[in-house]
Amino acid sequence: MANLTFSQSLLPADSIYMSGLLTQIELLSLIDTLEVSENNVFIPIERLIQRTEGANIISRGNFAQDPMLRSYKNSQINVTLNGMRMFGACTDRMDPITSYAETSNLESISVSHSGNADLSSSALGGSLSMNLKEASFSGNPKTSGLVGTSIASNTNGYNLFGQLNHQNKKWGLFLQVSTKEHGNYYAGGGKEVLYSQYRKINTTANFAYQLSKKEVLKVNFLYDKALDVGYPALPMDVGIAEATVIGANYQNFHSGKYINHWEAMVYYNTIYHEMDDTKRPDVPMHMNMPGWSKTFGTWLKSETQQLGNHKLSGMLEYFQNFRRAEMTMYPENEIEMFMLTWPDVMRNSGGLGLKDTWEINSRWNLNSSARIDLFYSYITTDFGQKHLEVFGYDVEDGIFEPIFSWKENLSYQLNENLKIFTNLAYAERSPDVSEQYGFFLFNAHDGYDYIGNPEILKEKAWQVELGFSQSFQKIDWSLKGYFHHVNNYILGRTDSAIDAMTIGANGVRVYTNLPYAILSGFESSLNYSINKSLTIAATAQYTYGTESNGEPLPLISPLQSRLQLSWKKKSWYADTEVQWANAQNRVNNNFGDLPTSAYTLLNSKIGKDWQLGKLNLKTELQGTNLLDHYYRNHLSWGQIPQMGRNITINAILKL
Ligand SMILES: [Cu+2]
Repeated sequence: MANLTFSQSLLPADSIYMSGLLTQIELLSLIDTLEVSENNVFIPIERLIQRTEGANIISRGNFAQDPMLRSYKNSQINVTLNGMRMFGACTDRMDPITSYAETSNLESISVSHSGNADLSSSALGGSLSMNLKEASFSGNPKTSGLVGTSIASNTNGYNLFGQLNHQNKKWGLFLQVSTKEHGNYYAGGGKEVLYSQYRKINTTANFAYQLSKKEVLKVNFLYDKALDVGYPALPMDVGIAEATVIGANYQNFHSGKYINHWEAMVYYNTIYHEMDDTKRPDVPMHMNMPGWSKTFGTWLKSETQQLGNHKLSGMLEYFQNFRRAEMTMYPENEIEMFMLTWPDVMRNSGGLGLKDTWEINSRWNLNSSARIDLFYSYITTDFGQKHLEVFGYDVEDGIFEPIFSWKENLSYQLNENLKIFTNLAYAERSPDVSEQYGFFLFNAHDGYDYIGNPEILKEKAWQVELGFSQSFQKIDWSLKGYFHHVNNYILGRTDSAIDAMTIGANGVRVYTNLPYAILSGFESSLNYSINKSLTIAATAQYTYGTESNGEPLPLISPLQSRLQLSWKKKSWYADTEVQWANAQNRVNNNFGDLPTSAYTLLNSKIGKDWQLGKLNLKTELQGTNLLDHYYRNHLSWGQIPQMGRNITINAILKL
């Protein structure tokens, strides 16, 4: 799928410059963009991501699933919201950044795999960019609205959103408010999964102002609050998870003889997260565990005009992130204990990325990109430093770490139908806050308390990918294979000299570097248009992950595939999908993995668009897991089963 380097929505609607930008298409092999439309607006963000090639999600309940790209996870992948860096405030990964947006406030989600695929980060395992809906301009002033609702049978819950969009020649405004509330879900066969409920509200606003024919100023605001969120796979729930995001963006089009476009942004976001164990029975000891994450960032991006066969782009970036997490324990009949689980950690990062797109001739294309990031992390308080000193680390000076990544993407158009490509990348990743400074972070999957290691080394990966795509009048298909060799792969190692803090934990693990790990696999897709109204789509994906000693890497999905038949006639549409996952018996018991059985799911949807005078109404009846199969996804923690049959009724009214 094609993606624009700078989103087309950035442009004034009546701009004469529009056509110039629409031709800047990235190569198919690098970025996969999923557009959000009325057809998928009620699918949670995480489920949408799961539908992109090579993606998976880790579930700890029915909320805030954790995205994975080709089995890379956590800080191995880079997740941004409108180009803004954000970092969760939970030490236990209860709040991946994707949990602070809503499908209905997104324009699209872009996914890229492996290191340095999109210039804007040096993440080892790829990037996920969530692009917010934004205001635009129109020669004729117009105001429009959208109201949507969805009612779900399984959770006895609902989603509701309203949008307002005003456009005129000079400025535009986009506003959205959404809310959702879901009860416990029921697995196949009717078993209730306790503590899987959630509530959430989200408000998004975007204001765009046309400073001149060539210049646009945009201001973004997002506020998101989740309440009473259950995590059945974890020993605790969440009382409050709250994010406030503000950003301003200046764009300059057709800037000069050599520069085609440049853009600058400054932003700030703050996240507050508070865990809650008061709803659980038999809690051995009550604990209070709040967390904070505050990020300030700024960047400058630019792209040149076509310079002969070359086009250059670059990005200069700086961000700063502060994180603190507390734990207060209240043992019965004893005085309370207070500690920091993220001991006041400040991280600074400055980065420079450059990219060259070279059309060697009509058949050969070469994209080269490189990025360097300088990280500096330190603990801001004496009290925080004392935590790591307990284990003999001297953390007064902070940690400086340069991170380098480089990628070559070569493609060859063999003939009209067939395109072949190959990528070669070298990528590095700086250890994250938990891996460097974490202090007794409980991991419910393997049952160990984790301790950071300020002396841990960065991960370094060599990545090779090879693939082709072939398209005919009615059929197109593609196949990609990859092999990644990750040196210094970071994983926990049991240290029996340290006692666990969490009651009932199996012990303590300290983050260490494996000599290396290997991740390899493939993705394949096929589309077939049988006739005007019928299409078939199929996908398959597989990853094989192994440690240097031959043990399987934990949390690796088995072979998965989907087959979808879609039908469309006049205002009616329907689709049916079969989803398969193989059994996974290649597991790592050391890290809490258990074998998982194969499963097959059946999903279906039927809908109609109604034109009622000036109003447009869309109604839909959707069913997932129609056979009410009891199953567990290999990536769901704590042996919790996934959702059974769920029937939703969706309606969207355009005003
Ligand atoms: Cu949490």
